[in-house]
Amino acid sequence: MQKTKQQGSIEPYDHPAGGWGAVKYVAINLIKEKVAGGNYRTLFKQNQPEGFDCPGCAWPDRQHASTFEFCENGVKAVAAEATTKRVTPDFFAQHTVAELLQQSDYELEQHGRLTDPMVYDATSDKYVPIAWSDAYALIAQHLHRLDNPHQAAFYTSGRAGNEAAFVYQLFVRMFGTNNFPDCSNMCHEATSRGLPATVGIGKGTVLLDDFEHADTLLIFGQNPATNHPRMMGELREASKRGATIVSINPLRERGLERFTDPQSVIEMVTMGSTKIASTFIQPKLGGDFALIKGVAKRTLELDDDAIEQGTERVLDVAFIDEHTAGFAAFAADLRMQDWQELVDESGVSRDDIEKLARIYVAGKRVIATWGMGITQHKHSLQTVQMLSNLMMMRGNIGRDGAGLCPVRGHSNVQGNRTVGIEEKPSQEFLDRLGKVYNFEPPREHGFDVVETIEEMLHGKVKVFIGLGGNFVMATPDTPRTFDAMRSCALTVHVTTKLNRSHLVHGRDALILPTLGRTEIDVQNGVPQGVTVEDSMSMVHISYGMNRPASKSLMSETAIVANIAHATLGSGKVDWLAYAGDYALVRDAMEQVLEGFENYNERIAKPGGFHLRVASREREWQTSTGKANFIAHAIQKDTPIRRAKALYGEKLMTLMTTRSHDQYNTTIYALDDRYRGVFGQRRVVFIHPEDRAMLGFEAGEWVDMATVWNDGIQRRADRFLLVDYDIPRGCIGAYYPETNPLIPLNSTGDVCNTPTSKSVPVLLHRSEERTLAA
Ligand SMILES: Nc1nc2c(c(=O)[nH]1)N[C@H]1C(S)=C(S)[C@@H](COP(=O)(O)OP(=O)(O)OC[C@H]3O[C@@H](n4cnc5c(=O)[nH]c(N)nc54)[C@H](O)[C@@H]3O)O[C@H]1N2
Ligand SMILES: Nc1nc2c(c(=O)[nH]1)N[C@H]1C(S)=C(S)[C@@H](COP(=O)(O)OP(=O)(O)OC[C@H]3O[C@@H](n4cnc5c(=O)[nH]c(N)nc54)[C@H](O)[C@@H]3O)O[C@H]1N2
Ligand SMILES: [Mo]
Repeated sequence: MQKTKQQGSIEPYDHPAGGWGAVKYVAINLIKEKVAGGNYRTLFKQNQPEGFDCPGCAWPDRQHASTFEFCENGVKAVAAEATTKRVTPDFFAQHTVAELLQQSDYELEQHGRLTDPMVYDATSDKYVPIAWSDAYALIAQHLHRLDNPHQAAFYTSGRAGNEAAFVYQLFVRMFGTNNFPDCSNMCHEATSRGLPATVGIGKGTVLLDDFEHADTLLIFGQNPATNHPRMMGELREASKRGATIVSINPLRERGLERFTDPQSVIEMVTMGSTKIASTFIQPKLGGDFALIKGVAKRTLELDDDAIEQGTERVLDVAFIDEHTAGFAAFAADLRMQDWQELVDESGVSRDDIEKLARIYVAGKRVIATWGMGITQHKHSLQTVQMLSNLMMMRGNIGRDGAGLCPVRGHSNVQGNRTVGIEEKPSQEFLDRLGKVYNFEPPREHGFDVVETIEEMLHGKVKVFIGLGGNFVMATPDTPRTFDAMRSCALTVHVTTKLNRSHLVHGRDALILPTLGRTEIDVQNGVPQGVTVEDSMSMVHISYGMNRPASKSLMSETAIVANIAHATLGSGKVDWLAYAGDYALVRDAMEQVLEGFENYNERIAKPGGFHLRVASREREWQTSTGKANFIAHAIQKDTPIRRAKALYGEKLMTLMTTRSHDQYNTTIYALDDRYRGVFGQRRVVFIHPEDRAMLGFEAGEWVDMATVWNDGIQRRADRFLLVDYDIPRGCIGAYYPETNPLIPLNSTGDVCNTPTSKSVPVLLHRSEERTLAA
């Protein structure tokens, strides 16, 4: 672990993000993880045309990149997969599950790569080895035993390649259900459900090239220096070019202030750095909806002024007339909207709303990007649609240098959805799938993540199969989720490394170890590549370079195909042929999926191809055939408001977020460098005046308790109070430690995403005051 700072210290970070800190970290990681065979060259093949797709995040790659894109957190992800440490059958023989459960998530991660398929043995409370064929047979036996196929749920975390995901959804639908809970349900679902109604497709409309032409970048609810470091390169270039960059975030994230590009020799040698955002707007948690509505209202007013003065219109009238529907009703709603309400709800002053509106209307080519700060609230869907409205007002969709840019998380989460991981599939998709494979796919909607847990608690979902991920730690209401998982007859995890979801298991349980993205995958003597789609709909092929962590590992595609073969037989589909040659899977995808014509040919080209996004070309696949303006009112009856009515200013709204040294539920190390937190994770950021108002001293320890209406006690104990520049009434802490605080039924409208960024909590002085790891 990095030991540049004293264990358990809080020290404000006053350097630019990136730079030598990142390089040092990378060097430390390489040594620590002893990258397989000492082959550091692996790292230089990351995101290269002939290399593998970085499993770190879904930010796209420059096709013409000739040098290694130096990304600290990408290196961490690769190094973590390439570790030489192993979790062998011997390891499991030495530890009962009860013992392993005592270890922290950080410790579990440190044990290394899983080497062999294992099955749970209740008598010894240990995982013991099982032959692959017996594991498949056990799964088939459980699936056959169910009363109906909807008693099984099939989770996906967005790292699987398109081939594995496609075979998975085909198998599950042939088995008879659409129960596809996936990580998107907890992530960008508000985007995926919100955008189709406005612009016709739930994906972003920009390409990397647009970043070269934009003059204004609005970054909503994102911390790219940590979560999408390669995006920093684009922001730095844009800033150097004179583009205006605004960060809209309750926190002034360090990485959006100044950034030193590790790729830039000059910046590195001169200790220079580039200023990134020129303006910081700090709404309160969930205040973006009112803020964006305020900017839209101001844009309309400025257009009124222009009409009156006979100057150039502020609205893109031609775009609105030709391409949109619903503008009149939307504008009428904006005019009726009370200003004070917008200021109160957003937590942003009239002056700052004015500032943002002026920046927005001055921009000729505006890109709006957004992340989890927008999508994990009760009214996230409405916020995404309001942002889309705002962008449409000035025609900022479907032209060069402008557009909507949701920034996704997992490296292939977008691709998984494209190829059919979707609990609410369209009828057209099912029609095509059924026709190509000559079967009648299930038509009823399946369970998403939250519904899956609820159905487990009701005893209605009995088999859980996870293609990657760490379900019990990523999901809300941790103790109830544990109960849900433990009530299952069978839990199965296709996985690379040990995590808590393997230890909180059903009556029968399997751990099936798989190849990672960075590893060579040979089937029938031929190296196989897998295809992925990034946040900007670029599809390309990825080939692993490292020797597999163990001889017993199977690829994800092969595991899924074998489960299908064992369960359904190969009368209708030759599953094992798919496992033996992924090009055959791609041929099948070409027949089922729109836009996948000549798939094998097109992905063979370096850089791959762009999967058409109709809205980018101003073709609107909506019910009206136009881009729709959608009016929304500020919500008056919300859990936060109800809790505030009970507890007044003592009620805090909690956001749960990522530190610099974690990848979702995987904890690499205990620092959050740019926020000045070292050697610990149990901290809560609070405004000093709120801390004083609540009667706490700086450095005191607190417990958090959720205010909810179902009589269930929800607590998370022992957090160190850290004074921070955060709006009054808002606090921040890390996930997954805080997931016990999030009620299962506290979800976003329509998208059903857990409200991870707005949880109503009270703080109590903690009895125990230990430094927790
Ligand atoms: N290194 C690393 N990379 C990752 C991940 C990781 O864990 N580690 N996770 C991957 C995944 S799956 C995802 S989805 C992405 C996540 O990447 P991000 O979208 O950046 O996710 P978070 O870190 O959860 O939070 C983002 C930001 O939202 C701000 N925020 C919180 N609430 C609000 C709000 O109400 N309004 C506004 N405007 N801002 C708010 C927070 O202050 C924080 O800066 O990153 C991906 N990449
Ligand atoms: N409170 C709170 N909760 C959140 C969030 C939040 O901001 N706050 N964010 C949510 C978001 S955005 C997301 S996306 C989810 C993430 O939820 P998940 O995707 O379920 O979680 P991860 O931590 O990314 O999963 C990590 C595990 O995946 C496995 N793995 C890694 N690489 C591979 C691979 O190549 N193949 C396979 N088969 N397995 C692999 C390893 O076993 C590793 O332990 O969490 C959500 N939960
Ligand atoms: Mo995510």
